[in-house]
Amino acid sequence: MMSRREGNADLRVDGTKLLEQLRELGEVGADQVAGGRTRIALTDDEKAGRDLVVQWMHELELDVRIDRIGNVFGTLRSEGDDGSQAPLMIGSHIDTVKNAGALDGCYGVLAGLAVARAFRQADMKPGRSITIGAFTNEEGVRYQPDMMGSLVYAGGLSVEEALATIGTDGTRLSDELERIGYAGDLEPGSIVPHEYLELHIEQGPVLEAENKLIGVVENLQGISWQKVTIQGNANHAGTTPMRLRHDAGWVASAIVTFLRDLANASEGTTLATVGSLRVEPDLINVIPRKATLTVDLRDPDELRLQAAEQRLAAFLEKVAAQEGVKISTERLVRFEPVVFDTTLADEIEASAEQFGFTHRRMTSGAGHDAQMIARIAPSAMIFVPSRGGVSHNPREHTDDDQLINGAQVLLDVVLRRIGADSIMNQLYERG
Ligand code: HGY
Ligand code: MN
Ligand code: MN
Repeated sequence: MMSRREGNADLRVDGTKLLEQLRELGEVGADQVAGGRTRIALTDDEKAGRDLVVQWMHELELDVRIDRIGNVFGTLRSEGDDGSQAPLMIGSHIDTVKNAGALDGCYGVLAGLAVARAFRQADMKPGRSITIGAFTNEEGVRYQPDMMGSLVYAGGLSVEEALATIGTDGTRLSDELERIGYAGDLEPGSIVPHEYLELHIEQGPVLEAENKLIGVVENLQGISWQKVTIQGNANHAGTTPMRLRHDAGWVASAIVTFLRDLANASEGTTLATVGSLRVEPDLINVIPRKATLTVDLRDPDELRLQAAEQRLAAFLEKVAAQEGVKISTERLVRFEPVVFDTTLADEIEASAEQFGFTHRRMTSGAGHDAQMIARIAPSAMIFVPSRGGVSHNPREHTDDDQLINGAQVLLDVVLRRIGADSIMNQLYERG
């Protein structure tokens, strides 16, 4: 157990318990065949993950609340807080993509529980209430947009609109939320965070490549998701001359190639991904009549992201005329780049320094709940290294001691922010 000494009291991260819970939660939705675990938002497996985290919150005697979009909150009350005090919030998510690693999101939620456990084990109360949040549907792979629960929480999307969302599987979000028993009564946003911290794996290669233990996340890149539908003509693969084709499949692959060239031309700041691509009728001897694909564009700079979107739109127009197909687009997500709170970032850096952990300031490539909560409260993120920069993959891995380092810094920053003096007072009163 690692500790940050407050006077004579040891407020410690119980590293063994944290690792144990990460492993146990990582078993929920485990896929013995393809590897990893799958807890897509609002499925039975995700419900099982939620139930486990809620159970652990109760074991810590936290005040557990669930809001109308299914966000789960556990609060460790400070002395005399009647529920009106703005808490320091620690959050992330426990839903996953398919065949995911065990750490993405879960690490931040369970490290939050480890912070609460440190107070419980020292029989101490925090100077300010601490709320741990597990936000609904951060991944956005079944219901768009991603970071949905925290976006609703921050007032960026109405809860009614979110509840009415139809998923990629045709289900209505509100039906599924009812079905798994997490349609809570708390109005989203009613617990207004005083500040927000999110501990997360980097999911990228930078910290490992530079041999750094802690990432001080200063900002987060903008995200643009859209769905592109290409309507061509089905025809016989053997009788249709190339010049007479209206081949939706060819157009889709031209778009994929265009996006790769666009990203390469940006010297690495713009990232472009076609993660989903379907052709119909998907038969070997039929020229595809239809193709649907998704485009994920990201850039830390808003103007460059807009320029990438505009260049894509121009290319779609051009290639539609060239091949004689109809192309329509549907915007799924659009989040501008976010800059995190500099005071909190400085505290994270000072904490890493104090522990002697190598560190560097950086941008987050992935989207996170913190980018939404930053709309309503000073927010910042702490990263720990990802082996090989791998994530959204069963091979996602961070060494145990690196995970504990991150949780130690989280606890330390919490203590810096909620005032160690409250701990001293409690010590003093104990005599
Ligand atoms: O897409 C993202 O960056 C996040 O994992 N939802
Ligand atoms: Mn995540
Ligand atoms: Mn993720």
